[in-house]
Amino acid sequence: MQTQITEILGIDYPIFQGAMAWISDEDLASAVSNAGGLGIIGTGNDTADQVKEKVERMFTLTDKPFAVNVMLLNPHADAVMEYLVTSGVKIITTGAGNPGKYMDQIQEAGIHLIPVVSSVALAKRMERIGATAIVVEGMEAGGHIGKQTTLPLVPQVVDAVSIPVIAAGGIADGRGVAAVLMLGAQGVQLGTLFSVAKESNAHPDFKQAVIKANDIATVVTGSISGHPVRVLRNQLTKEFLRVEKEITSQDQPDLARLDALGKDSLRRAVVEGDVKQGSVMAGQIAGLVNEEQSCEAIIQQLMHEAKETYQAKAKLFQ
Ligand code: TUI
Repeated sequence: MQTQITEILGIDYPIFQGAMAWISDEDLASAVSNAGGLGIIGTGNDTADQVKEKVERMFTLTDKPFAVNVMLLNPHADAVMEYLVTSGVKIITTGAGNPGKYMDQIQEAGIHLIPVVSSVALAKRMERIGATAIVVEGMEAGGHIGKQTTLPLVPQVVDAVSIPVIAAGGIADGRGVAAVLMLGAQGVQLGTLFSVAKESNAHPDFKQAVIKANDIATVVTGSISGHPVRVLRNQLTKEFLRVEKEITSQDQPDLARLDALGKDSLRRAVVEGDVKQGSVMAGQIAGLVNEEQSCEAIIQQLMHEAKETYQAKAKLFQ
């Protein structure tokens, strides 16, 4: 399936694998790129040296296009960006902020910038500064989220910009892919489904927690601090929400108590498999994710299902 985005980036399928901190390493991203999608290395709070190690290893695992994501809340983001523009990486995605201040160096290096946005206003700003495309992410997604949901957000952004739009948040099968293509998206980005892929190095207990999750398994924590994060409900989120409620009534909410609870919690879940006291970031679509499959099988099945869905429904419109 060729769309504007597959042609611009030189990939076979319009499927991006979301950049999940601690999960989207070179093993997962290269498996996705080698299967014809766009593998994206997540760099979370990495230093520039850690990112360099990942990128150099990635070049040994694939000669297909791949991207590196810069999480803009990373205190090392400036240094990471400075390294990336000299690294040979051709595509950079960003999340959790506005990448505007890096645009000049990214463009001078001839690199494609594909920011993740969660509003029409930021989408327009990103088009104006020269982004190649944008990932539009609804609050059904796992991890750090905006306020709008995918179904209303995607067509509003599609109408507001002329660069390709990649839809994210709430998609984990071919029906979802077909649906957002109908809304005008040129591609999709999926995180939760790829987090449980065979090539994902997430702890087996993390994968099992996502596989077991149902439609109402996620909650949003951290709204009070301005950084809402969607995760699977567990002992940690119970405590988190209790403390949030308690400090909401204070004149000066003691946000340090939340920071302390959140610190290192994603690594605990992903690396140690502590799914009770760690942050199991996952989207609302986790209830649809029921097995561990290879990235190749995931991508083939998504494309097959999307085509079947479209063909079955096409009769309705004749
Ligand atoms: O970035 C994500 N998802 C993430 S990042 C992350 S690591 C983290 N952990 C704990 C707390 C905070 C971060 C886990 N999950 N998704 C992409 C995304 N970006 N969703 C929403 C946005 C976004 C939000 C605001 C993008 C831009 C933005 O701009 C604000 C501004 O400065 O205008």
